[in-house]
Amino acid sequence: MGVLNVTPDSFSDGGRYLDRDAAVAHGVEMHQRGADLIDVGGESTRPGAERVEASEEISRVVPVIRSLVAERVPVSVDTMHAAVASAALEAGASIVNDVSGGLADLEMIRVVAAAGVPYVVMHWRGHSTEMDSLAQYDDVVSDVRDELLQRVEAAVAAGVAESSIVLDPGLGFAKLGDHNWELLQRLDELVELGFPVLVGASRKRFLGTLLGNRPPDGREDATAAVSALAAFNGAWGVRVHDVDRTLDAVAVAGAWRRGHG
Ligand code: PMM
Repeated sequence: MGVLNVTPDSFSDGGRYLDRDAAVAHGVEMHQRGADLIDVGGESTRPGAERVEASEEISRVVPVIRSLVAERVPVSVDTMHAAVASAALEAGASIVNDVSGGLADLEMIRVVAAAGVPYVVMHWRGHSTEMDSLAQYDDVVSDVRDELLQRVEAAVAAGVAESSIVLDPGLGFAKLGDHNWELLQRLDELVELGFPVLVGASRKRFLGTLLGNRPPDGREDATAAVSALAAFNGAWGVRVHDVDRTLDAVAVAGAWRRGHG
């Protein structure tokens, strides 16, 4: 999954793809290089980020989604707003990626259920302005797993098909550095729930910390390493900014796992 943030303030690519043509060209390019899905988002979730009105988010993402779909690029929409998901689906998006797992907007699961599309349910405890204070766990892996299963239950009760749910541990969202590493170390405990698992580590702060406070654009090799290890350990997908590096890493992981190239 290639990341396409149409925002002025995302932590690593904010401002780069605010221009519609530049955004579409980048999305098409990531798809041509091998990304199966382009994840279009119009609201930054970086720590401390301010919320964006749904109407503003719609005006950022819908034209880009429409153009990508016209170029036959499969698109997911990265949003916490039901109204944005609805507009994006109408514009041709085929998956809803909700970093709040349905908690930020209670209408979201109804929109997803009515559309009958796949739904990425990410682990989340609160908005960016407060998430760092919510990073308290007894056992991060079992707490994340239990809270994800509660969101699955709510989505299924609203009519979302269990078979269309993807789980995501939400690296960096209400997680301290080592929470992320423990979730990755014990990824099998999420995979064994039987849902496809998506991992989003790309350029995140915990990688920068590991590398001696390296800035985001120096975290690409570490991101590719996470992609390879996540794929090797059963992840269904990885959400990344640099598609080329991750495709090579995932190719190695696949060949290693199969025992042939
Ligand atoms: N991370 C970001 C945004 N959306 N969606 C999913 N499913 N998983 C993630 O880890 C995730 C996400 C963080 O922001 P970015 O778009 O700047 O990487």
